[in-house]
Amino acid sequence: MYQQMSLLREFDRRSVRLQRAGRIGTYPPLEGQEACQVASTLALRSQDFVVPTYRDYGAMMVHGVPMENIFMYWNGRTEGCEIPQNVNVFPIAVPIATQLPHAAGLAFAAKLKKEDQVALGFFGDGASSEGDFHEAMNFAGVFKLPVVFFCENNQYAISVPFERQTATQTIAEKARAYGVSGVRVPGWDAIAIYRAVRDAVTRAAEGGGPTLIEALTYRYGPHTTSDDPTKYRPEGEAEAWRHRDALHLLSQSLRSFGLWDDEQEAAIRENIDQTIRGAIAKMESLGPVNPLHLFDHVYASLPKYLQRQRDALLSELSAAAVTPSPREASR
Ligand SMILES: Cc1ncc(C[n+]2csc(CCOP(=O)(O)OP(=O)(O)O)c2C)c(N)n1
Ligand SMILES: [Mg+2]
Repeated sequence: MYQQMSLLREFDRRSVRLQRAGRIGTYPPLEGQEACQVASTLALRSQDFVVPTYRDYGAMMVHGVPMENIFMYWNGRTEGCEIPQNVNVFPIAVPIATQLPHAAGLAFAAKLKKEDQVALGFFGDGASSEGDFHEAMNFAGVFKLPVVFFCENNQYAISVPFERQTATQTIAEKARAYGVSGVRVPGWDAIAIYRAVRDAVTRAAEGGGPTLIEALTYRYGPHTTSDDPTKYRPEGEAEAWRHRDALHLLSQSLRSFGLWDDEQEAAIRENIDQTIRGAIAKMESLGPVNPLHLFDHVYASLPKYLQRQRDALLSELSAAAVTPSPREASR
């Protein structure tokens, strides 16, 4: 658990640097939320599903998506959307809360097919204001589905603070309105998260129905690399959250039991560095991204207004001497 969390933190920091250097596109950092993603996903069985948002690539990697795919995704590559066979991870959902009915639907399918599978659907505090959240909760409650809704309450939806998001004290208490179990856990305590998810998965698999877990957490950095949190967050708030940093707390705890030392720390650092370098190399081996791919895979045939936009982009790219392949130009 600690190794995966350390790997994720380093992956995140490198990704921000890659974006700053123009080697990947916009990126949503997750530093501060490592325990929420790693500890929760480690509590799943391999047959269970991870249903992620754009910020849950940590959970995706823990459940089997290769790191290079995540880099490729943020590099604007369709290859990055590919999920390997037998890896039960859904594609990243960017439209807020749309993944929650998907998670309920997966659980409904598993129940109908009598398959022992639980879906773990991630969402943010902001997503709790969307209709999709309420529909998914209600459906899961009525049909007693094997689904766990996991809220990473990082206190903000871009610039909107938690107290402007909802009039309730917590997200967890919303569960009661749908006949769903609600739990609140400290998002900096990896063991507490692991236990909460493991218990919820066990109960769901035994026919006990859905659980909503709210983990209190914080993103130390900006919403994405295009955001400036100093415009809407009080000074010192992020530093205050760092005092209960999940990685630091877990490392301290392991050391107090004699389960971790400086030598082991140095060894994983080396390993982490090599893993990340290898994944970056795989992404960059694919060569430059073709911006025209932006128009692919949404419509079977492009509507006229998008065709016009595509033509405009193509002529802009040609003017900038980025020559697309003849196949691209002719489409
Ligand atoms: C349906 C929809 N509306 C608006 C947006 C723009 N948007 C992107 S992220 C975001 C905030 C989401 O906040 P939260 O659910 O707390 O997740 P977090 O980003 O904090 O992880 C918004 C409004 C979107 N992607 N989809
Ligand atoms: Mg949020």
